[in-house]
Amino acid sequence: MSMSNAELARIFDRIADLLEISGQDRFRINSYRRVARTINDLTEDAAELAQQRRLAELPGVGKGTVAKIEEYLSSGKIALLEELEAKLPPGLPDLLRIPGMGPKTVALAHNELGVASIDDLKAAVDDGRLAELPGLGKKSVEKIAAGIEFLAASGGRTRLGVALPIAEDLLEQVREIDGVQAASLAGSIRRGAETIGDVDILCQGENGKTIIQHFVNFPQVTRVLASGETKGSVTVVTRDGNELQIDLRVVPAGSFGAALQYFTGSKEHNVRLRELAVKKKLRLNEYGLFNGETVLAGAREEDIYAGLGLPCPPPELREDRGEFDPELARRKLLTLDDLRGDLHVHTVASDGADTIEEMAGAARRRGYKYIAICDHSKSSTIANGLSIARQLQHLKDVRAANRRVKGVEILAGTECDILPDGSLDYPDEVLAQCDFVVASIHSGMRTRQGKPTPTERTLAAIANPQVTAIGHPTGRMINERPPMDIDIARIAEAAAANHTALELNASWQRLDLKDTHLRQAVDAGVKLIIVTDAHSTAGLDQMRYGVLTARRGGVTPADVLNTRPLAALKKWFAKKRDGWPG
Ligand code: DGT
Ligand code: CA
Ligand code: CA
Ligand code: ZN
Repeated sequence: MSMSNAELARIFDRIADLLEISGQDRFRINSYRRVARTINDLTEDAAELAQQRRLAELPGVGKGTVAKIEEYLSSGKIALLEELEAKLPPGLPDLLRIPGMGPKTVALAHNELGVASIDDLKAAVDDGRLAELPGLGKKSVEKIAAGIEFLAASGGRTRLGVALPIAEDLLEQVREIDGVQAASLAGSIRRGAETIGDVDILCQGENGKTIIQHFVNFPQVTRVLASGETKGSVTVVTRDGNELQIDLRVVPAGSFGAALQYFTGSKEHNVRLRELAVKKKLRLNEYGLFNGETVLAGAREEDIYAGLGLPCPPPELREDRGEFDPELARRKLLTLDDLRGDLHVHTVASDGADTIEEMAGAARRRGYKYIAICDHSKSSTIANGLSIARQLQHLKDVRAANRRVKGVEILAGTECDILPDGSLDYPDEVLAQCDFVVASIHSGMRTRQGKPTPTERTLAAIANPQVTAIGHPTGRMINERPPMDIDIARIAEAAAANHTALELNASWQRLDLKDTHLRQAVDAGVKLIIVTDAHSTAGLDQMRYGVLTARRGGVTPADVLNTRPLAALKKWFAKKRDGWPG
């Protein structure tokens, strides 16, 4: 079994969490946390180190830990973890998924109030018992209450960046099953939705039953929910410890296209399409498009649309948001290949894991022509934000690196905080020395009476001549933190009028702006930057999630600044500082 370092690190964090809930001693808990961090930060593959018997060389990794890692790699289990899970009430570890509930609070609520499930916790919030516990004021209980609501709202959906690599891996395995002639992802994951309820895979083959048999026996499968003649359903465990359902359907060649169209959806898109078929007195279902008993289409997806007189819209647009309009359906949407650089990455100077040159090298290997280093500004203290003196030195370091590194231009930028009063974290003279300024809100995200709102703060940043772009404009973290109360229409209008770009943060935890907001922004004439906000060289890979989201927003290459050659990009940046729009 192959196993990523991140997965292994998560297991050790989980052990530490459960030890903490069970009230074990701090020393033991911390030692597991340290192991988790060490594994997470490894540049080498832990499984490989295990094979070479080199695990014990890692700092903080003793004999006991080596044995546990080996146990996990060989059996997929750690006995200690299973013991801990068996000892605690089954619903208790779930409480850790609630924002605001750390292991300490979980233990306290369990020991003092007998809370053993999310329902118990909700009751203790509602009747005021939770607020009476030592160290838990009104504020933290409010946060927990919001967390419970938010978890209920996420409905167990898996984020795209977690689900897509799993789905692609399984798709490859399906393609290798004997008798499978073609296979594709379908459903929300093919549409590139930001969260996925379950993964749908469709394949073409004659012997459904044996194909399904192979599928339900894949090594990653943790539970088999159904195993039939044409459909199998299983679950796998994701790297953040949740279950993800995978459905495989097998169809014959003649109806593969129709089934692909049907199971790609969305449901709303399908309902609309079927209405259009009915209007033309045709019949449409997952087997084909029919005129009476005559088959008009079935083997190829695009023939279904052609049979209805429609262009075949890219899957990302199939949400019944205007894609039946031929202009939108035929629009040449952004692709990964259109991007010439990444314009927001971090380095070791603030909270990144890699150096300027390492980030630049990784950018060049991806075929990028430029990369902008935007480390955090001084008020982002938890992210090791740079004091003015450090930022000025950092700009020199970036420029020196740019002279040394060939083949890719390194721009010297900053991710400058928009402070609670709406001012920027660096004075204009410092910002003016940067090639490029992304301004972001990282604190004071909740609207408070008598204080400037997040919208007002963003508008103030847009008005500043030094600000090139607004970073992650709504501040949401998918399934973790709701967006700020931001008036997107006003922000988009102001950004367009002030020659300021809006960011699409491609990191799958954020995807901010989201698809519908992107559509709104582009329609208002806003230019976008699509960036990964990478905190390591591996983080650059997240660009694909941004591209999928952009496509869902109907974004074309012309809407995106980092599709432009360097000279054109610099020209766009310079325009605002040179007195745009006056
Ligand atoms: P998800 O899994 O919640 O992220 O979203 P989807 O879109 O993948 O939905 P899912 O897995 O329930 O079904 C896959 C596709 O099958 C869906 O996108 C469209 C089609 N489908 C499912 N139920 C219906 C339905 O009741 N009517 C129609 N017309 N199509 C449906
Ligand atoms: Ca699905
Ligand atoms: Ca499904
Ligand atoms: Zn940020």
